[in-house]
Amino acid sequence: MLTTEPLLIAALVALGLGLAGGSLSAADPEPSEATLAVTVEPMLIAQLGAEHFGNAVYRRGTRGPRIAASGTRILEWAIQESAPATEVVPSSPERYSNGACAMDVNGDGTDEMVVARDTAGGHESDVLWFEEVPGQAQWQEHLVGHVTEWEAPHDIMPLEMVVAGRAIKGVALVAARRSLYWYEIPADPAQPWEKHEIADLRQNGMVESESGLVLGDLAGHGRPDLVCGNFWAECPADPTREPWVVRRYGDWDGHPLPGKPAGWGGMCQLDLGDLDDDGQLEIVAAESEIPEARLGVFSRNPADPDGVWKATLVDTGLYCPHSLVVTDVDGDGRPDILVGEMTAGGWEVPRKADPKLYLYLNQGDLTFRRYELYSGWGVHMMRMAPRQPMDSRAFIFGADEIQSWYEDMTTHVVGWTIGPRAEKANSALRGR
Ligand SMILES: [Ca+2]
Ligand SMILES: [Ca+2]
Ligand SMILES: [Ca+2]
Repeated sequence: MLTTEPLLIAALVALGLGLAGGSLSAADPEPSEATLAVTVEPMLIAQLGAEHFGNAVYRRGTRGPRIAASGTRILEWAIQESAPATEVVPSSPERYSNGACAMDVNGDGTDEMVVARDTAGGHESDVLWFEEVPGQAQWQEHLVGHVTEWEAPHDIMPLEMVVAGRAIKGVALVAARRSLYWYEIPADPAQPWEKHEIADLRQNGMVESESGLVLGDLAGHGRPDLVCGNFWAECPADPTREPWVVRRYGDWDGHPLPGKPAGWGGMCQLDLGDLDDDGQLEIVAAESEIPEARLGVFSRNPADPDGVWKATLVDTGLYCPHSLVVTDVDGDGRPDILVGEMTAGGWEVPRKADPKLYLYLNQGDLTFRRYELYSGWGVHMMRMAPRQPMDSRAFIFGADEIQSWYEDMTTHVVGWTIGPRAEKANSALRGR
C-alpha cells in the first residue's frame, strides 16, 4: 500500500507549478498548499496487460468487498495494492458491454453482478446476472433478458422502490443510447425478468445519442427518477404499470461549445447531489466522450419545472471525462465533484499521456475550486464504494478502458481513498 506522502507531495508540487488547482472564479486567490483540503491515497490494484476491461463494480462478496471488472471475461480482486486476480467468468467470444452494476439480486446479503454480453456478432446482447456460489471458483450465469437493439446497454443501474407496500427491485438500463427500460426481478430471480418500458428518447426530441444513467428522487415524490443523457424521466407511483414522464433537463446535445462538433453533448457521465443545500437534488453532468468537454450542474427551475433546467458551467477543457462521482470529500457537509479522465477516448480521439483526477471542491452558491488530485491513471466508469459509517473518507475506483487501435495500452484497475485533510488516512480500507 502506498503512503499518503508521495501523492500529496506530487499534488502540492503540481499546485505550486500552477498545473493543478485553479480557481474557477477570477476573484479567488490561487490555491496554495494550505488550501488543499483533502488527503489522497492512490492504490494500484491491478496492472494487467493489453486486455480490455471497461467497467469495474464494487461488490459485497462472500469473502468481503471485491472489485469485479468485465471485458471479454470477468475478473475480481480484493481491494488492496497489487491484488491477485480471480477469474470468476472465463473468456467468451463476445465481449461484455459497457454497462454493469452490482446488487443483491437474491436477497442473501452478498451482491451479484449484472452485465450484458454481446450476441449475434455484437448486433444484439443478453443482459445477465452472475452469482457467486460458495466453494466454486466460477460464477453461475443467469439470464435477465435479451436486448435486440445495437448497441448493448451502455449503462445498467439498480432500481429499487416500494409500491403499495411491496418492495420491487430490478435494473434500469439504456440500450442503443436511446431506449430506456427496466427489468423487474421475479419471485424466482433465476427465471427471466419482466421487462418494463420507460422511454424511447427518439420520441422525446433526442438529437443524436444519449448515455449515462443515474437514479434519484428529483421530483420529490420519494421515488427513483431516472436521468439519462440530457433527459430525466419521472418515476410513476407504480412503474410496473404506469408510464414515466420524460422531459429534458439539458440541451447540450443540440448546443455544442462554439467551434466544437455537435452530437456529443447527450453522452454524459452523471451523478446527483444537493450542491446548493436548498433541499433539491441537482444533476451533475460531464461530456464523457470528447476532448475539451464540459462539466456542468443543472438545477430545476421552480418557475418552469417542466422546462430545461438552469445550467451552471463548472469547467471546460476536460479530456473524455468518462468518470464522475458526487460526494463530500472534505467533510464540510457540502457535496463535492470528482471527475476522472480517460487515457484514450473511445472514438479514436488522440490519447492523453497524463489523464487527470480532479476534485471540484464545493464553495457554496454553486461555485467550485478545482484541484488536480492525481495525474497519469486514466479511468472509465469510475465508481465510489458505499460510504462507511464513522469513516469520513471516500474510496473511488475504476478500470481504464483500453482501445484496440492503441497497441501499447495496458489495463489497470486503480482506486483512491480521499478524505478530509485532518484525517489520519493511514489505512485505505479501514472499516471496509
Ligand atoms: Ca445476493
Ligand atoms: Ca439543490
Ligand atoms: Ca465538501
